[in-house]
Amino acid sequence: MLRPQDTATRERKNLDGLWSFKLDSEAAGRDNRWYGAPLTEARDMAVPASFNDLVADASVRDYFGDIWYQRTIRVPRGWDGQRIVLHFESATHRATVWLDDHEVVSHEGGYTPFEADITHLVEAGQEMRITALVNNTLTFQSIPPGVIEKTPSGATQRYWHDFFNYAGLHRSVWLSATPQARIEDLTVTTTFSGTTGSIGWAADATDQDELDVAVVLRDAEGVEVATGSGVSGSLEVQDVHLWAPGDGYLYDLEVQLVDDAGQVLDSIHQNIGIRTVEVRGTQFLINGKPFYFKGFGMHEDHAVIGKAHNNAHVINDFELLNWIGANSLRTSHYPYSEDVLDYADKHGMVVIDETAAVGLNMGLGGGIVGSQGYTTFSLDTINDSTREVHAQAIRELIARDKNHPSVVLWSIANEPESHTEGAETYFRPLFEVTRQADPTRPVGFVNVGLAPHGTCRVSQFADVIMLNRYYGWYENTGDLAGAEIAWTAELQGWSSEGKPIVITEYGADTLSGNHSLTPQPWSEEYQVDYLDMNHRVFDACNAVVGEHVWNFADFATTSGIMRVDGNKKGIFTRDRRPKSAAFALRRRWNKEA
Ligand code: GCB
Repeated sequence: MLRPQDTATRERKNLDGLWSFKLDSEAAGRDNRWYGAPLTEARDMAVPASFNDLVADASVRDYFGDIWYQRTIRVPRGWDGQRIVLHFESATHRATVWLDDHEVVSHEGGYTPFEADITHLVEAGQEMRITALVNNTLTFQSIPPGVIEKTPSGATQRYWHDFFNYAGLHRSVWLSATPQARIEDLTVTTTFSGTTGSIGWAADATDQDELDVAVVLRDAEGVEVATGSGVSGSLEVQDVHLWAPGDGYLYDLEVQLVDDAGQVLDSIHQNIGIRTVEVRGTQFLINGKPFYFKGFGMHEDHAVIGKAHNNAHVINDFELLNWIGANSLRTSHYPYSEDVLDYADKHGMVVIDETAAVGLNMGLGGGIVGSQGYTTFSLDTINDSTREVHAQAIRELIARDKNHPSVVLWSIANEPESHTEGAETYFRPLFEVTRQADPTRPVGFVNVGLAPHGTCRVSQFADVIMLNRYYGWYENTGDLAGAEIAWTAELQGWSSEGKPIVITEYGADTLSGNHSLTPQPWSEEYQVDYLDMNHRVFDACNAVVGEHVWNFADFATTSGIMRVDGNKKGIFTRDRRPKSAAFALRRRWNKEA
């Protein structure tokens, strides 16, 4: 699937704005054909936005179940004879969509795009009604998982991940027009030798037996530097300007579908960053050079809009990343908006791209150890059907993000149970699915402290070891000397695996403005000392090739006795003001390693 584009042959119309919105706690709307008429007793809702925090009503904020969105649109008059597609960048966590009375598409998974070809249902110039039934319930067969528990007062939604279950239409919705004869997909790979770059392309196109594919590569100044033809092939680029961390140099590849007479029937554009990624021994190499990840696990999380994509916030977050000296981020714990990846490509920010498989661990609740009486992998909980949904989530992530130079490593899950036979059986095929979908990038998953070195049965499948550890916070709380000893010992064990290690999480909750003469947990001083201790441990271990502090900024979670107005491990507050640790990190990360 290609993202809607404006090109010489394509056009798109943005459908963001105010939609009609209605909760359907009785799940009555489908049977009563709510899609068949304007929604009654509806309120306005912004798209894109999480719906949860926009309304001053707890029953809306904590709602789970069916949610209806609706609006009318007019197909542009000039689109006669085109193929017309309705495209959702995401609907959290699943959706079914109707065009007037016709059901046109259903999709499972809250963070990847889906679309419907509606050509046969519309006419240029015509007005039509779009209705989306979004559902945000988490079950043992959803990614991420959850369960609905009956309580004396009704039902509640439980889940095992430590961020608020924001939902709705978080990203843009588009109507797009393409020619009937068209390019349907494109996969690019890149490499280089000396000063010569090489770009491999493989296009999928309709009528590709009768039509020709032509490609034109232009540099960042728009100068044509190479041309080629065929549905697949490779281009050579002399005096290549590589894409590199901190140097987001992009070429533009135009792919055209051309008929016998040389007429261009379709044209698409793809940003290309020429770079290589390789794991060699305990090193992580970008363009053949050892790379050390400095940065954060992040969240798409802001006041009011929740998990909605917003360009102003993305620019601001990247400015802060740049200010602090970060060169990389992890899309914890779900695929972020494609605009974030475009921005990362353009600004040379390295990305660990993660699926929404978070909380497959019933020994954890909201980041806190403690069993709630469920077995993680069993016929009734996380099972073969869940694995199918998970596999599909991996395939969709890679299909969407495969051409982004910024993405250097796939993370197929965060902190799943990984010390049991059930975990090994569950994950083995998922690594195969990932490598099949993308043979060019390393694959890993994020290991939890409950499966320390010597007990984890899943890390054997990973190219890179990713560790989340909280020595000095959840363990050895307040005892940084003890934490340092325990952490050093565990890391020594991991380094014997001969693989690169990225510390994907280490962090301490810190209440901004809480100061303490002696470093007490929750104080700004303790956060600084905690990070210093971790850095001594990392610097003493050659296999460590990266440090991602948890978290970039404070973020919303479910409420509970361990969370005061959310998770406070941010180096910035939720509204992006720096804590003391921000200045300490800035000093460390701006020193050339
Ligand atoms: C973790 C999780 C992350 C939590 C964090 C915490 O290990 O991966 O989602 O927010 O711990 O703060 O407890």
